[in-house]
Formats: sequence, structure tokens, C-alpha cells
Amino acid sequence: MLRAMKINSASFLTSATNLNSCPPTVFAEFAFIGRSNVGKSSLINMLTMKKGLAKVSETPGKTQLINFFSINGNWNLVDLPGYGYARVSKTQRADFNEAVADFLEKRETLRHTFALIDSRLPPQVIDVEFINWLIGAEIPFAIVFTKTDKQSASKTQANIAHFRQKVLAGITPGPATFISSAETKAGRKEILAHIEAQMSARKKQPTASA
Ligand SMILES: Nc1nc2c(ncn2[C@@H]2O[C@H](COP(=O)(O)OP(=O)(O)OP(=O)(O)O)[C@@H](O)[C@H]2O)c(=O)[nH]1
Ligand SMILES: [Mg+2]
Repeated sequence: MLRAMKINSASFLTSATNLNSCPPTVFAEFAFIGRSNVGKSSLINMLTMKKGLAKVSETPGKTQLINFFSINGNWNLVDLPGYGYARVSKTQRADFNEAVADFLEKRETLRHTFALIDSRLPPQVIDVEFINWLIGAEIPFAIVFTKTDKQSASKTQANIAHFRQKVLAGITPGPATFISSAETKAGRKEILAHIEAQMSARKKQPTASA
């Protein structure tokens, strides 16, 4: 049986604009990243079973800050601003937010990152670039294919197979992959079990500063 992390309490902790303004590095953290509108905030609400915890919107670009949520008072979920939001200016956008890159590369208490991919779409260039960046930067991550309630299971499986073949072929060990739905709560147990398993994983080695 899966040993899923039990969530007894979940509350908003704080927001930060960049790595320097993040809260002190005390508790293990798990971050959610992906294209704007992919369902990061919805997944956090689904995992915690608290509907309004992270702000959700149909309009892409809702989450602009790094938002921290305290779970059980002793670990954090981190909702990151999405990338690929076309309406922010090119300089502001870069390819993905510099604060996000900084956080993922340097945050000492970051244990694991979930990269969210829309299960309904063929591999998107910006997602492929982002996943390759994670791999190159040696950031430990898992992939979550979101919004699976919106199509048949067979279509989801076909898209995941396509993604594996196009993006993950030749990567060993490949990242753990999950499916999710904020509507049906599919994936909840599995993702929480993964968090439980990574909780005790060794801290990342600090990267040598240039
Ligand atoms: N049907 C369905 N809709 C979803 C699911 N997850 C998210 N949505 C919807 O998709 C839209 C975007 O969800 P958010 O959770 O705000 O997405 P986000 O990735 O946090 O977006 P940004 O903060 O803008 O980067 C909202 O309208 C959600 O209700 C899902 O699993 N199923
Ligand atoms: Mg959001």
C-alpha cells in the first residue's frame, strides 16, 4: 500500500518576489511549476483538500509571486509563477521567470519539484525546453500530467507515451510521472506518497558559486 503523506493542516504562509525575499530555509519544500494555466494552484488545492488555498483563475498568469503554503506546520508546498504567459512583456518573461530559475537552482530546502504538463496537448516547445533545462541543471523533479478529467484515459495515455518518446527518451533514470485531476482527485494519493518518499531524501549539494 502507498504510504501517502497525511495532511492535517494547510495554510498560506507568505509570498516572495525572488529568492532573497523567500522565508528562512527551515522546512522541506516541494515546488510546483509549469506553463501558465496548466493547473499548479488547482493541484495544490486538490492535494490539501482546501479549495481556496491557492488562487485559481481561468485567465493565465494568475500566480505572479512565489507563494508558500505551510503543511502540518513542518513542511511547505510552493506555488510558482507559470511560464509561457504571452501577455507579459518579453523582457519580463525571459523564457521563464528568473526568480523561478533562481529558486529551483538555489533554494536550499527545496526537496523536489513537480513539473506540470497539460495531458491534453502534444509536447509543447516551451515545456520541452523547460524539462531539458531541469535535467541540465540537475534539479530533481517528477512530471505531473494534469487535467485528465477533460478527456478519455486512452487519449491521456497516448499523449503521455508521445511525451515520453519525444522528451524523455534516453534519460536514465527517467523522472517519476503522475497523472492528476483537480476535479476527480486522480493522482492525489500517488503524489502525496511521492512527497512522503522524497521528504527524507538527501538535501541537494549546494552548487559551487561562480
Ligand atoms: N477540468 C479541470 N480543470 C482544471 C484542472 N486543473 C486546473 N483546471 C482549471 O484550469 C484553469 C487554470 O488553473 P490554475 O490552477 O489557476 O492554473 P495555474 O497553473 O496555477 O495558472 P497560473 O497561476 O496562471 O500560472 C482554472 O480554470 C482551473 O479551474 C483539472 O484538473 N481539471
Ligand atoms: Mg496559479
